[in-house]
Amino acid sequence: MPRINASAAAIAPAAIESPVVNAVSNSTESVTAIDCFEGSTAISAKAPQTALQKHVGFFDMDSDGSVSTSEIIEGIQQLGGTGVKVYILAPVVSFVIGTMTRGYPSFSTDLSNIKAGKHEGSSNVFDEDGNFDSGKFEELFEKFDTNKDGMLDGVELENFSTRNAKTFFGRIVVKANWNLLLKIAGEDREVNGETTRVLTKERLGEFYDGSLFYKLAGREVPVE
Ligand SMILES: [Ca+2]
Ligand SMILES: [Ca+2]
Repeated sequence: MPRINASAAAIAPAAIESPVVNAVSNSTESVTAIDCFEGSTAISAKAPQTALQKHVGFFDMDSDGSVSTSEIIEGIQQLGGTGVKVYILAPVVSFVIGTMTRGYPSFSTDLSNIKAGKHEGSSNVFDEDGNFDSGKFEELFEKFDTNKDGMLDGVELENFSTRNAKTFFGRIVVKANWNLLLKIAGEDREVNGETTRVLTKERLGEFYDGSLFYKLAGREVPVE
């Protein structure tokens, strides 16, 4: 079990509920240290991480309970994100979520208040406490998997993002996040005779339960 307090989170899901990339592997650092000597007592005394905290906590490289813009950049790079876009997207995400979790303009996300970072466009797959709601997840899939093939393609994801985001700015952020997720976690499948990038239900489920980023980056998935 990984960090506890630190729990978590940061950015992404909530914020982005979406993002990120594919893996590189750098295992080195880690963030995750398992302190065996602390014993289970100490660990169990702390509140367990919610799926949302686990998800966002992927980005808290130094486990200090907050996520900075540079940590977001590092996280995206661990997931295989490269190029200039990372440097453009990260500050935007960092500012939007950071501000939501702090209550004032900030580029630093407060993980302990990640629930406040649920931004517009969030799909309510997380309940009010940030726990994964599998019933809502099924609903989401049912609703947006219009061709009922068990996967979400780009068009279906776009419908999802535009229906949920209320403002132009919100749509941009949400769409950028989903596109990024599709890029890093998607698979090429045949849809209507054409090869299309899709997100399988399994992948999306991993995204929501908080384990996807860790798996993509080859890092240990925190235990709840
Ligand atoms: Ca940090
Ligand atoms: Ca589909």
